[in-house]
Amino acid sequence: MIIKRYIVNTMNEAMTRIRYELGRDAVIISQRKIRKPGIKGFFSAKSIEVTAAVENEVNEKKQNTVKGNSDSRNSNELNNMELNSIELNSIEAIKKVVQQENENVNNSRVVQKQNSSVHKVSKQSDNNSENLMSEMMEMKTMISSLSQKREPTITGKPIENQKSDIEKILFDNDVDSENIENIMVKIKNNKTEKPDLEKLKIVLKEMIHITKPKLQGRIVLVGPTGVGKTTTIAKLAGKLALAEGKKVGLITVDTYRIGAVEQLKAYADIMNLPFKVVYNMNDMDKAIESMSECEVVLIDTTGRSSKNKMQIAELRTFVEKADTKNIHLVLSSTTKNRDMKYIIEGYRILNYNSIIVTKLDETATYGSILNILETAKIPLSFVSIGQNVPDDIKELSADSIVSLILGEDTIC
Ligand SMILES: Nc1nc2c(ncn2[C@@H]2O[C@H](COP(=O)(O)OP(=O)(O)O)[C@@H](O)[C@H]2O)c(=O)[nH]1
Ligand SMILES: [Mg+2]
Repeated sequence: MIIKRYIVNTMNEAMTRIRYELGRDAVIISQRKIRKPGIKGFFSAKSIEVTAAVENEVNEKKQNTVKGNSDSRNSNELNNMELNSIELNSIEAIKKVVQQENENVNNSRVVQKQNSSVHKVSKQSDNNSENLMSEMMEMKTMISSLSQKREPTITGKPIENQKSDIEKILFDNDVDSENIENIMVKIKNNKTEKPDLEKLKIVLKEMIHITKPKLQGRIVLVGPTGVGKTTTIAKLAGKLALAEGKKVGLITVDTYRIGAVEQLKAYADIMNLPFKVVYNMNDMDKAIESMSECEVVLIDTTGRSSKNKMQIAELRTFVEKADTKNIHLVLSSTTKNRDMKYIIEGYRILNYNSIIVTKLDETATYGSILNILETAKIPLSFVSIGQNVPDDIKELSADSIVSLILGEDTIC
């Protein structure tokens, strides 16, 4: 008796081959749908595995013909067909053996999958498929191990989000993650017996640099639009002219924005201060000259986007004309941390030597002060805490800024 197994796409194809190769007396013993091995099998339609049998004598002649034909077939066709020959006594016995064999094949495929081992096959294409499969299994393991990391722990918090109390305080007050990391390292390096909170305060205080600028000569304020440059100029003018009785002059080079000139002029009129508008470089020289009598000349500038290098370069020529080391970069505490970094870097070519942080009254957390100072590495001179001219401007000590950053104190 001869048994043959065919892997075909349709039953019609199977029947044609069986009749042709085994003859009309052949019987179908089993049929089942299978996938091609390897990754290709996942993306292609299922094939049919058909097993047929025939008595030896009936098919002897036919077999010889088939052998001759098979040799002349192209290799693709042969790839689709597996031939097995077994000698047995009855069709029933064959059915049992085939059934047993199919079960074994299925079991071995399950085990193979579980072990994710690369199945050795002779064909090169299948080798590639198996390699791909193995890589996919590896990726799957990696992904599952990553997702396990994020699974809740016994405390209910994901492992990566488990923060120490110190980290949590800093995080809750919007100190950025890079600074938190640096601070934690510094705390660890402090080998004294002090509690961590004490160590934290020491570390923060060391990071906060304050400057007490001499409000003398020409003072230039630069920074993006709407951060409060003009308002801060008015506050400083009020402080110096009204409270300290100094002779103060105001200059604006902000002729770009509608109403900007009028805004500063209004303050100059109220405080009865000399005021000049600068439209070009020549005007700048003349305006400065005209204020030679003034002890302090406050110069307001146009808010520029730090991304526009041309505009910043143009502003630089005005700032250089002022010929001063008293240049303040004005930043709003409400600006996003990432944007803040761009602004700080973009304005660096103006050689500012102090930072003024405004709108502290509009924020609930003060970590931004630390973020700004750490990025700029330039000291803080003033903070602005509201719209009132001239009162809402302050010089803060490092201790009071530490209290603000830790949420122990608030501005308003
Ligand atoms: N809440 C608050 N508003 C401020 C502060 N400083 C300025 N402002 C307001 O911010 C807006 C823009 O200020 P302005 O001085 O014109 O900004 P500039 O474009 O940088 O000159 C105005 O409405 C100001 O009153 C501050 O410290 N707190
Ligand atoms: Mg302005």
